[in-house]
Amino acid sequence: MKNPFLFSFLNLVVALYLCSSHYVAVAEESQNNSSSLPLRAVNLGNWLLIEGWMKPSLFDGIPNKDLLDGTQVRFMSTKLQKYLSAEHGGGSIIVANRTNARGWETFRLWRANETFFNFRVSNKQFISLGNEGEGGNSLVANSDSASSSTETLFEIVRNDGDPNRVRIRAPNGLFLQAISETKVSADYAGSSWDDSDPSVFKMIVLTDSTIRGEYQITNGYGPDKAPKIMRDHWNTYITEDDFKFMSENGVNAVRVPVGWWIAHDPTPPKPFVGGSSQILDKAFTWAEKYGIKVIVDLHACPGSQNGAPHSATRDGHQEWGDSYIPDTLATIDFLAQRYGDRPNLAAIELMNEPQRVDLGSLHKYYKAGYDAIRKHTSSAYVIMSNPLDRDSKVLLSFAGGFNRVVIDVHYYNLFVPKFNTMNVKQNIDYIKNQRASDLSSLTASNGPLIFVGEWSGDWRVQDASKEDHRQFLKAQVEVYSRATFGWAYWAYKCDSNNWSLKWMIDNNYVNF
Ligand SMILES: *[C@@H]1O[C@H](CO)[C@@H](O)[C@H](O)[C@H]1NC(C)=O
Ligand SMILES: *[C@@H]1O[C@H](CO)[C@@H](O)[C@H](O)[C@H]1NC(C)=O
Ligand SMILES: *[C@@H]1O[C@H](CO)[C@@H](O)[C@H](O)[C@H]1NC(C)=O
Ligand SMILES: *[C@@H]1O[C@H](CO)[C@@H](O)[C@H](O)[C@H]1NC(C)=O
Ligand SMILES: CC(=O)N[C@H]1CO[C@H](CO)[C@@H](O)[C@@H]1O
Repeated sequence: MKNPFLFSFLNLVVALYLCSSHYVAVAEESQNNSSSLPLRAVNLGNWLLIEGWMKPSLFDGIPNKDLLDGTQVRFMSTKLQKYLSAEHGGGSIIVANRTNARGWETFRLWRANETFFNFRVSNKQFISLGNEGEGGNSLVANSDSASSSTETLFEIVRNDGDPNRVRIRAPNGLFLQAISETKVSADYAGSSWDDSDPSVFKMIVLTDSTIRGEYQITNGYGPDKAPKIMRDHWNTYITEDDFKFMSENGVNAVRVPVGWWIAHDPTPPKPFVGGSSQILDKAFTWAEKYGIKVIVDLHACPGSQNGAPHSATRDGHQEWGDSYIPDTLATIDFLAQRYGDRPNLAAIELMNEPQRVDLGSLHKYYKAGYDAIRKHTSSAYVIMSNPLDRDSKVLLSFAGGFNRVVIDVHYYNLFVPKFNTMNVKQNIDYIKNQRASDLSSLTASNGPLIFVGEWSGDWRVQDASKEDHRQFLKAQVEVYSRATFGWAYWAYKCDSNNWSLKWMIDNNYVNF
């Protein structure tokens, strides 16, 4: 500000620039009818839908917390020094003849309680005791469902001194033993922990594969403890003060991820905990008090639309498809009915980040979801998330056929290798060039509105200065503000500072 002329000249340039981008926004409003666009929003992640990485301590009270649903384990016979393997990935016998472990040697846990589990093999079948021959004591992987009755339930007994030395009690009450490389049976009654004993296994937990989502925390604590844990979290993680903070710092909307079971309040299917809809009610009320709009985002669909922990998957498989459309629509109908009249409902997002989902199924669902919302509100926007594994323009012409529809794209300078080696300038240039050009190629005056529904200040640069980091955030705010519907930072709060907008604002990394 040493040179007032330069300062006001720059102001003029900025003002002209703002006018031109504002002109685009106003033009869009001929179909959008909202004065608050583009939104400056924040995602209330890890609130009504758990993402364990954002606050790992939530899981601390779970017994055997390294053995949650979906955890991948391998078992090596200490006697044979060979891995247990489901021949052909399932549908056949279990053997103990592999020196290297890959998919067939990896079992996903379905947790019944802290010590009892089903083992899911790579073709998605479950291990049980065979009926044919061997007195029914040989192990096979050919059950299509995990019955909570006894046929597929195994107890993992951990050694007191070494929790990764285990013996496995089969449904018949006897322990598994690897009698030979091709004979694994459940007929051992002894209790030896000696390495030469055929019933002793070294358990290898693939910690990189650990899932910490809503399914794992609720099923991990179990039906007696989970309700209190979840309600305490909901009541403390985000409070009215946070909405006040947001409004004082330029945030004019929140995107609230929710799970499909919210529609089954107050008694959702196990292991989920009831009561989240009342918390969402409160969020609407607080948001309204502070002039903040609400986007309700169906982030976890039944069957899991992407297999990610934040989809509330049980074991990492993406199974959403045509057969799940009716249940998913029931959730949308519930949300639109409950919140359609709220004056600060900005939008309902039909599904977050589909991945490996059939495009035909997605179109069918998006069309039906749009109709379900329109039964309850003509003013709320309907947001369609772009499939993560497809081009950002894949929904453009489809979405053009609806009114007040928004396409949601997520922009992170992360998750693909090319970002690992980018320096500060390359990251910032990427925002100003590639992201800006992607946005403008998506934006058409009579097309759907565009929303950068997730982005963050995290990047792979190790040695950046605070000023570098500020510039990285500033470039993103500038470019993403050109999105006709606006943007939403991921997230409001997070143990990892670069993902916390509150931390970023408090520490003067970003303002808008
Ligand atoms: C393991 O045993 C099965 C069943 O006898 C056999 O088909 C397979 O070839 C064996 N694999 C190895 C690596 O020995
Ligand atoms: C776990 O489930 C098994 C099988 O239903 C039961 O026998 C056992 O008592 C349960 N353990 C705990 C700690 O609840
Ligand atoms: C615009 O919004 C107002 C008030 O929110 C509503 O009454 C009106 O129906 C909306 N118009 C359109 C075209 O959606
Ligand atoms: C945030 O990013 C900076 C680089 O700007 C990095 O040094 C720091 O380790 C990151 N912090 C976290 C918690 O990831
Ligand atoms: C068609 C319509 O209602 N457009 C409105 C969009 O929002 C702006 C700003 O509030 C209004 O001025 C328009 O009338």
